[in-house]
Amino acid sequence: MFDFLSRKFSEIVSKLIDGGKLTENNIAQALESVREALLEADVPYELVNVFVESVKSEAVGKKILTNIKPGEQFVKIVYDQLQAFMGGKDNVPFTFQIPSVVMIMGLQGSGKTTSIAKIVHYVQKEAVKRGKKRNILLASVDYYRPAAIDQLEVLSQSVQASFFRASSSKPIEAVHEIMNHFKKGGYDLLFIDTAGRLHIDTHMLEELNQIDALVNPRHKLLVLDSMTGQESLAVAKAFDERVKFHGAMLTKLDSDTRGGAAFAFRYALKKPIVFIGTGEKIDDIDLFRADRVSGRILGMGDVLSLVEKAEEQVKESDKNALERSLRKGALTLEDFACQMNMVQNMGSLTNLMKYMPGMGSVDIKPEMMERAEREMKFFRAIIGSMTPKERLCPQILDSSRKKRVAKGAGVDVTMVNLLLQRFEESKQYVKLFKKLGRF
Ligand SMILES: Nc1nc2c(ncn2[C@@H]2O[C@H](COP(=O)(O)OP(=O)(O)O)[C@@H](O)[C@H]2O)c(=O)[nH]1
Ligand SMILES: [Mg+2]
Repeated sequence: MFDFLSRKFSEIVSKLIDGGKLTENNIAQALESVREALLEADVPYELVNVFVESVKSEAVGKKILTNIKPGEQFVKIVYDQLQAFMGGKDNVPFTFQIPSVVMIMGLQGSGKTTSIAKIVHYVQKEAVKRGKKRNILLASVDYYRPAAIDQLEVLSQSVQASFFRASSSKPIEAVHEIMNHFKKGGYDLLFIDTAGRLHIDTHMLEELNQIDALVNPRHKLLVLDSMTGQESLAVAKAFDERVKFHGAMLTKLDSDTRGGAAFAFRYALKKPIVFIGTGEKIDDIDLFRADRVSGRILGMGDVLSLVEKAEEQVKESDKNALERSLRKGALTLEDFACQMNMVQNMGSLTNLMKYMPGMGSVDIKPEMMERAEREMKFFRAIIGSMTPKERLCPQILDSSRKKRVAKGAGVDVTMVNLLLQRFEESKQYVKLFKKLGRF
């Protein structure tokens, strides 16, 4: 998700770096690539134009800073513009007022019911951090889709929330019952799940309008399926015209959607994307953060330039072995050790960090880098004291094996655990490379 610019970006950056200087000419080329990438990601044409123009006016005539490469500077400009388009730097953290009613709206299948469970789970987790527990009520007026209400009841049990079923099956009467129950029960929050349709439908909007007038919810969230691309923008506009809403939850960002919808939504509707859904489970929810998403949109270019440098320097045989396992999608600890040797052959980590766009301006303390390099030394020692079988299937490392390995490497067991954690993270990169079709 959100990676629509990254592939083109690695091309842009490498071209610009060769050029030595930002000129009108190579900006034009780079801008063309940005335009193409956005269009491919299903960002509406008019918005693409607005974005490209804003990057252009920022970039042209800008003095090149002496300590960074022109390509890096261009990346930074695009990054800043992306962030501005998606809500700016200072996203105010979203909180639900207590007590309040939250109305959840959206088309059928967009993920309303699932999202309610996720949001409740999120709210409870945040409350626990502050030593609290929220008293949350869930209720549904979705009489349109069979078993929709049962689905909410089942979910309520897995997320520590109460559930109320109205006796009437007429939405307006049911809402009265729900509100009475909410007020009597002294709940902190009420989430009302509503009925959707497959497409925008006047009857659905009218019904929502009536419920809205009765309940007067403090928060109205629109659930949008990111897989529907540009269509989701039309949906959001229709809801906003008729019922209005405060913010959106964008679901299914774990699918192969390219994230263009998120980009367009924020700019076109001028409303925040509060949450994003990244899977079917209740903890597959994140707060939307413009800075992180902008980073992700551009993020893979850096990984690519690292790979390019690695490819030049690594011994042919090592590379082939690594490629074979990457192709298979299985990364073993052997490969992991080999990667660490590669990094060492390429020079210090500090040098490698220069290839990360944006990192040039980040203040990385020398102690941090030293620690990372020390860790790598320990990791190599730990892997060295494992049996070949343990290297292939680290999951067999139970506590007694871990103790033996730690002793052999002269480290603490916590270091072994840290290695296994880093190894897991590194597997994510393998997925990333595969997705890019790089291997
Ligand atoms: N992969 C994925 N699936 C989701 C996500 N959110 C919801 N779903 C799935 O989308 C389908 C419809 O969700 P549901 O909550 O019933 O939609 P509703 O009709 O709007 O209430 C279900 O199969 C959900 O598991 C998400 O973020 N990622
Ligand atoms: Mg539902």
